Amino acid sequence: MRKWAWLLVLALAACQPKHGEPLKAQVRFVPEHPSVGKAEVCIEVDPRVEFTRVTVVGDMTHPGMIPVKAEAHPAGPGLWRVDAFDFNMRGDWVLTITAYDKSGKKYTKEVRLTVP
Ligand SMILES: [Cu+2]
Repeated sequence: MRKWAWLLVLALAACQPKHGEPLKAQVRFVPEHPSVGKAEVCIEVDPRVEFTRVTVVGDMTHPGMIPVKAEAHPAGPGLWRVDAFDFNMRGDWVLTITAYDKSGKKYTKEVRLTVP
């Protein structure tokens, strides 16, 4: 019993830094269904919230991969863009979109996709 409780504590601790408030955003790709290589990531957020920074981190669901990290740049009201996100391997990806507002508060959204 004690062992399980300890594992739970570890799991919660490991999750903590990645997640903030849920981010309401529409995430699109150009091309719409990326294949291996570079793709544009468009992140549409609520234009009434003033975000100061948006990042995208791509993890694959299998172990041993180095996460792909990218900074999005503002591209219009409520729109942020990564011009060339590197989907460097086929398989299942989890993108974590993190947005920070003026007070430094963090919002996150996860997007899953399969790169064929
Ligand atoms: Cu991989």
